[in-house]
Amino acid sequence: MNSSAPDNITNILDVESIRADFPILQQEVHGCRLAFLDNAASSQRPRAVIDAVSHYYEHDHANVHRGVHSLSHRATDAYEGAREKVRTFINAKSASEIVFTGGTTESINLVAASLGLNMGPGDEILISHMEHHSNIVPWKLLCERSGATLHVAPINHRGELILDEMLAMLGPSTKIVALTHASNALGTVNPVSEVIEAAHALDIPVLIDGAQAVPHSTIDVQKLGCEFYAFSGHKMCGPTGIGVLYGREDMLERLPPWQGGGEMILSVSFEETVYNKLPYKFEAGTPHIAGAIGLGAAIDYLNGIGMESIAAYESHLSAYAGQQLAAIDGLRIIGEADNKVSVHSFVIDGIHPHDLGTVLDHKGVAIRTGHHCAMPVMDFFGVAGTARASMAFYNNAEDIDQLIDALAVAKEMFA
Ligand code: 7TS
Repeated sequence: MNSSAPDNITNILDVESIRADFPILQQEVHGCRLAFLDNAASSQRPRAVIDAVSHYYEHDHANVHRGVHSLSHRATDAYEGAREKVRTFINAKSASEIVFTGGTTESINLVAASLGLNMGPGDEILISHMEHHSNIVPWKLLCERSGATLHVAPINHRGELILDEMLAMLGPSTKIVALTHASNALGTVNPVSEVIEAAHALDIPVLIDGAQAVPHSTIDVQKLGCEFYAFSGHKMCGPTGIGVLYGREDMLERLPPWQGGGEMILSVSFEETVYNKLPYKFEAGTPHIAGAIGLGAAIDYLNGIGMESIAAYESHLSAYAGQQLAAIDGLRIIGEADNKVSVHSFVIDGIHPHDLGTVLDHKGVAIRTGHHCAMPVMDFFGVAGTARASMAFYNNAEDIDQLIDALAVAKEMFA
């Protein structure tokens, strides 16, 4: 190993004891130590989350909100307890504003479907060029259904939003702005507060896709002031299939439900349906109870470390990775914004990203390769795909060194 990692990486968190909390990290892949650097796709789970989910299934499982028996009460308390943990984690005003969904994708589809019922020709939706497909396609579908028009704010060659051009695109016909907080393909952190403020000056609601921001920083939805904030449990050490739509109470009250079924109604007859109160109006059917409980355990775990410490640690580790990558001959970083989360997309002259990913896998290094569900970003940079190393707080300098050594091997192989 060629570690030249500065001491400040190791002083902020006790990463070795954190790593011991993650059983999956203790394995070898192809006979090598595992360096898991695909956290932007999905993070790993600490023992506390795995245990919380197992405990629920072993002791407390029953359907929520409907049984008079003890297990149903326990399941309901745990499920609603998880909602309260999410509320505190993002500083929402009320637990009524926390809708459990299947993830970011479902959260955005919910808003597009529900808000879209009132849209028609002449209405505009504003997104940016760096969105994940899940913050593009639901709006495209809505445009096809309603006749509304999708507008796309441009980015520059550093992978940054061109803010003044985006703000100039806001107008009386804009019905919603949907913007990613942090780009999964570039790492760019967007100036969301400025966008929210400008949109609000024109009474335009704003949805923020927080999938890549929540795992790395402290989020305060009241401070941000956005109407909607969407994120996924599995990118923040929680289970898959669970996510959150934060919706400001006044907005959620105004929106019609998007899916009908049990749980989201107070009474049903063939003549009239009375919807349930928030947030249940948006949670039709039996929810992912274990997922919510696991997400609550993930939040407890993250809080135990502290989001500020996580952010500080990752920023040092990411700077170290950035320096090491930049020193590699023929390597081009895609996404050079000043403000980035710990996501590094890159291409290497003469090596297809998938080949790179395969060689790295044989050295125990897990990265993602491809278009990262952000094809417009790939088109903008003129590449079919990139290799992407993305870090979490349980990564260490050894992971980065292993990545850099494996890249040297790949370069030699394809020279
Ligand atoms: N928005 C962003 C910014 C994302 O990065 C992702 C997933 C999503 C939305 C969708 O989240 P989901 O949990 O509903 O699937 N991003 C990635 C990725 O970068 N690699 O795999 C999934």
